[in-house]
Amino acid sequence: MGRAFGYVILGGGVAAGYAALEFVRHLDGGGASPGELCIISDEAVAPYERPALSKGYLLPRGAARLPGFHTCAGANDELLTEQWYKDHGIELVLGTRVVSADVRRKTLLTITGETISYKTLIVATGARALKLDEFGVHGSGAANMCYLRSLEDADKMVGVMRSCHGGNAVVIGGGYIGMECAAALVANEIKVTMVFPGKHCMDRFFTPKIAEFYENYYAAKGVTFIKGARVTSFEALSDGKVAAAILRDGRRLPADMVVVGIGARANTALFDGQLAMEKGGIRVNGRMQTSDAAVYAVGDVAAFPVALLGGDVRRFEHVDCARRTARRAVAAILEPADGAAEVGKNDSDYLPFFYSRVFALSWQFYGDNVGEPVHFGDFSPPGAGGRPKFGACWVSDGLVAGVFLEGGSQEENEAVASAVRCGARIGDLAAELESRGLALPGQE
Ligand code: FAD
Ligand code: NAD
Ligand code: ISD
Repeated sequence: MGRAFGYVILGGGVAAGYAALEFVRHLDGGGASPGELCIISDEAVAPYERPALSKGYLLPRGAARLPGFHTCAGANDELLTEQWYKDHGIELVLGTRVVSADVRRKTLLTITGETISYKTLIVATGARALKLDEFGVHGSGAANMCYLRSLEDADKMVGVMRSCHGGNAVVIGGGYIGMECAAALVANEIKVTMVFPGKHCMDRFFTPKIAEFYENYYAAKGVTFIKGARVTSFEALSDGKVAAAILRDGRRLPADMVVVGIGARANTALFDGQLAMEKGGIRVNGRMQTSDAAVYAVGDVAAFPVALLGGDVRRFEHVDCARRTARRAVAAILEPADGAAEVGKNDSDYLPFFYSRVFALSWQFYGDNVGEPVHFGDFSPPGAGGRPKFGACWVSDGLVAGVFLEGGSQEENEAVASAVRCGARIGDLAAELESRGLALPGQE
């Protein structure tokens, strides 16, 4: 049994949705013809904006729900519901896992035993949440233990939170998932203890000074931090739940629920030994083309040369990257004359961009956190209803490599983005920030 398509997108997440819209745009708004484009996803729903799962989806009131956050809502673009794919002649194969890929034969084998062949493949398989079991700590299957990658995970977490009102949650990991879920748990009136091995939260990215601000802010909301610590086991109950997390030093943390966010791994296994790999992902060129000319890779799974970073090959696990690399791949496939060697060459807007929103806070980061960080603004805790505004510039050879800004207005965020994009001298950015009331120390 089998079907054949001109283009197949493997994976049905953020990048898949943005790639589909770009295809349709290239068809001048018309539909794909039968057998032209297919998306295969093991999720049960059409592509959606994954960031909503750790933010709006977890709110106790007025929570975001599908279809409201299908792609491409996150970029304030069209809302691609399942009907949209039908209307545009795109075959959406949902709830179907691809279990093997044969790049030489240009075929994919699904879990249902169907062989789907392609002329051009876009790999958009994203990443998976690392499990505690991979570190020898068992209990991930417990009824009150939550990971957060998919809508299914988010539904489980919402159900568990509802049954834990007023109770205790242990959050394992102090990265993006840990910080965003801790804020959501507090909003759901659950007491939170965060446990992670690092010296401070977001330790691969935040400076100690930035982390201190967020940790103090969270502490004021009742969150307890246990830093430099690891959970080594769980105390299990007979009903399939865990009752407590046990730390390496023997401490016992009572837990009505546990949330785990200990990192992600790109889903590359289908292509191991078939495509060139780098930085934990599939190596692509500036057209998002892999070592096999008929296969492209986008989003979390793609490691690509970034023009703005001197052509350095990088892999990002961030939504803006998924959106842009998806559009880039489709443009490159449908406009083969476009031969840019690095992502960003033909896309003057491209630069690494990360963000998060927790409680009433909102930060953005542009560029690369290399060089020396120079902090600016007011790091003191905001008074009731007050909005903090502070940040850090990473300076390398006198040039601005990256800027973090908490509480920036749209205009301010655009100003720092443009300073990073054009490789401004630190003095020029200092003058720009100064004109906005944000003095940079030692730069007068
Ligand atoms: P994904 O969106 O993960 O999609 C991959 C798809 O492929 C999934 O549908 C998956 O089920 C499917 N798939 C994988 N393997 C197979 C297979 N073998 N067969 C069939 N289907 C398969 N980034 C930000 O910049 N800001 C944020 O605020 C933010 N918040 C986030 C919140 C959460 C809870 C999570 C998990 C991530 C968040 N991210 C955020 C990261 C961002 O969502 C990802 O970078 C983005 O989703 C990557 O898009 P993608 O299409 O590459 O992968
Ligand atoms: P992360 O890499 O941001 O953080 C992992 C955390 O787990 C770190 O604090 C690390 O010290 C800790 N850790 C690592 N190994 C551990 C172990 N064995 N035991 C205990 N702690 C351990 O990863 P994440 O927070 O799990 O996020 C997963 C993915 O989701 C990433 O791709 C991330 O980019 C994405 N995400 C992004 C956003 C955003 O951009 N705003 C929000 C949510 C999720
Ligand atoms: O980019 C995002 C983000 O952070 C969300 O919460 O998209 C979602 C929503 O804005 C989509 O509605």
